[in-house]
Amino acid sequence: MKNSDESSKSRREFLKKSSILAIGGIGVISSSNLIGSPSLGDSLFFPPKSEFTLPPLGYEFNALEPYIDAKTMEIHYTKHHQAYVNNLNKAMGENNILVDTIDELLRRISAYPATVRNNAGGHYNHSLFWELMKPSTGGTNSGKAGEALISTFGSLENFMTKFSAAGMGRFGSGWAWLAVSDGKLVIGSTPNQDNPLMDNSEFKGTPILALDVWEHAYYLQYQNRRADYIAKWWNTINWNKVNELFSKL
Ligand code: MN3
Repeated sequence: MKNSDESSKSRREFLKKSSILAIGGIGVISSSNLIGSPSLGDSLFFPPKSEFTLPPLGYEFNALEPYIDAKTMEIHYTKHHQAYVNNLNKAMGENNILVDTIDELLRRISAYPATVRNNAGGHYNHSLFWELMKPSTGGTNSGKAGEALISTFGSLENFMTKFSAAGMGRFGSGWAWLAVSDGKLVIGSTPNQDNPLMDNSEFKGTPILALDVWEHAYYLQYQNRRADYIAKWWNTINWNKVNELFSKL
């Protein structure tokens, strides 16, 4: 009885110490480096685990109208993205995976089961996607990334045509990407919830722009017209965020 009480108390204290921390836009939680972590004995019974949370959206569901409708945003964020977070946390626990950041997890994703890959990608991709959009963005990119896009692709229009083609060319569900690889801007796409940070991705780099081309991202408003969705989506891009990501590389 006494042991059980002590065990319960120890677990409560551990959970308290491991309370969830959200860092930046992409929630990352780790108890691996907490001072005063439980003893090895406690860890065997209550292993530390990583937990991820749904990041704040940063704008209202209707903020991207008329380009992306409020209902699509609400379902996409509260149902789809939340499910990736929930399923990722479950899979992390089941597989006893402990990481400090989701980037770290993605960079060695080949070591883990498909359920970790799909849900970690789903969480990362959507967290980035929300941040890369904002209301009334106006249009063009006059920052450093814009200059690099022009020098790489000849013009912004040419870049947009090529990026849109990557989104259109992705058969079934997936993502289109603008990424930096070996210091160069590259356009590509990935299936499912894969992304360019994954060690076994068919397209690699550090993403600075992402477009969800799963049907759940556009079907309510655009039905089967993916090309219309992509054409309108250009009006929602948060170029400041693109520049910020680009400038870090
Ligand atoms: Mn989606």
